[in-house]
Amino acid sequence: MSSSPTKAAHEHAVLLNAIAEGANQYPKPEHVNYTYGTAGFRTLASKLPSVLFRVALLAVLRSKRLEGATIGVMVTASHNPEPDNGVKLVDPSGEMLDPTWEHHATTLANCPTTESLLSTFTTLVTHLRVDLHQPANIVYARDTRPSGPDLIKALEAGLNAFGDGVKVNSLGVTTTPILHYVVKATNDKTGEYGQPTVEGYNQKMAKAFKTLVGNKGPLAPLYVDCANGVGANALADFTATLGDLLPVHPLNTATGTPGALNHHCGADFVKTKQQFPPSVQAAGFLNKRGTRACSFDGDADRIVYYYLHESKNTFRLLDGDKIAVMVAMFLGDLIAKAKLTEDEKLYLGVVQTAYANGSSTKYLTSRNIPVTCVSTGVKHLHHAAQRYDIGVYFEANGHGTVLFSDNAIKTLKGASPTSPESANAIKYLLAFSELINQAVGDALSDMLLVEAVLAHRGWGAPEWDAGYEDLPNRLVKVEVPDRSIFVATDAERKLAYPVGLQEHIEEAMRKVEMGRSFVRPSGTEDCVRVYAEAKSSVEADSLAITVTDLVKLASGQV
Ligand code: NG1
Ligand code: ZN
Repeated sequence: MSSSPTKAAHEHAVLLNAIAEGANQYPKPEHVNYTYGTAGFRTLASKLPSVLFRVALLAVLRSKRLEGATIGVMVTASHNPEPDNGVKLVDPSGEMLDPTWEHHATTLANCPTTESLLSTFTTLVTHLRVDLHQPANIVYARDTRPSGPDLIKALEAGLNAFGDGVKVNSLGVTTTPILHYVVKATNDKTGEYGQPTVEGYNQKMAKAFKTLVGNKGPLAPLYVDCANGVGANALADFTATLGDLLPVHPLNTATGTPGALNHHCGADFVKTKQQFPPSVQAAGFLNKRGTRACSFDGDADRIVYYYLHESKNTFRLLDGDKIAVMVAMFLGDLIAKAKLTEDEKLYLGVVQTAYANGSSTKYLTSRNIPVTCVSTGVKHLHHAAQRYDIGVYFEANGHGTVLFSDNAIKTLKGASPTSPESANAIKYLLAFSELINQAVGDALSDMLLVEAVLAHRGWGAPEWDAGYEDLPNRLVKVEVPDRSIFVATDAERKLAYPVGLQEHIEEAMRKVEMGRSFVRPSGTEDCVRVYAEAKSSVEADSLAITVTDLVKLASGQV
């Protein structure tokens, strides 16, 4: 841009003044150290206003650096309790923020004073080669947490410092995956991904779902635990668009009740406690054996299913691994039915983390479905899944999606069907690529994916569950004085440090049948996680206890 050096210096000074004015309203609390981790910044909401102000600055720099591409900002703490909140940035493709920028977010958040914030900002502008004359576009949203509106004000204060230099689009209260969708759709100049609005999202999914199961409905009723979070609104909006094809019974929709969010409900509760949310039991659900229900988490990017076992009368969990296995097998069958030529061959694979149940990995590999194991954190799964034509990735906790490569879409669109069966398979594969959120894990979209597969298979929850038996497993949170002494390696399946601890863990594993255990520091909470699985529940318990004791010993707690 051709502004004279004096004019540019003046403009920069004006901008810094505006930033300083805003920053003074949102001083960084003393003695707090922030880290942009796997889920962005996440901590007590009361500690976050200064972070939101500074995240706005970084979002604008990133957008300007990318010549005005739209960047997303989501204010949420997902499955965490209500007093927490958080914020994360979404890149133009709808994916998580480029990891090389995470560090800049951390640096800005930790500037102790307004002066240091201004000088760090100026250094970043130079270092990242940002042309401040470029346009910037930011789209943002929040979940239903009561702390959300004030944090959004802090974010807006940061955006406003740039005056006309930034265009903003507030989606108000919506789910994390809808925000990701809107970012991706806004940046998609072909217009093929869909309208960049909440309505566009609902229409796109309703259309694909109708293509897949329109002639099979109405489907059996589904109970949906919305975790008293924003998923309740999204589900209501979506069902209004879809109509009667999938009759849903929404539960835990009290988004305005203080303290209700994620409390004794939601995907994380169900997965970690391995039990029904009490509210689902109270809804008379347990009288309806074999009926499936699912739980979203607080920002509706995770989903797990479950049901009551017919004869044993027990809770049965259908988690992210069960979803990945069923979906991979089904899409694999569709690829086979599509009868593509040798040149058009599509490669499907599954990406898991060390938390995937050993039985799920065994089930897939014994059926020649390639499985990649990566470190915890959506960005690792997402990138590994992009290496397949059709990459299915799910964390055991229910966060996941299925990515279709450009090559897969092009091949399917160009393929010549050899029979009505192959024509249908191609049509369904393309409809799945529309139904499934291509940016990020999405509870609503994944729910429809599961429902479509079940409808095609003619299965209920018990038939889905019958594929393999989960190994009993435990996940323990251990609070330690300093989690940084624990350093994981080998896709987090082993510990490199503290030296010697891994050998002790392996010794404990050998003492139980089919024992597997690993330890890693959490990226979202101040704790270390211990995972243990074994052939029996008793052995899984004992392995978890032994390894937990080893962790405490290594951190000097015993
Ligand atoms: P950490 O706290 O790093 O274990 C948790 C989940 C991840 C992922 C992130 C992001 C487990 C064991 N860990 O990470 O899988 O979802 O939160 O929210 O579920
Ligand atoms: Zn979430």
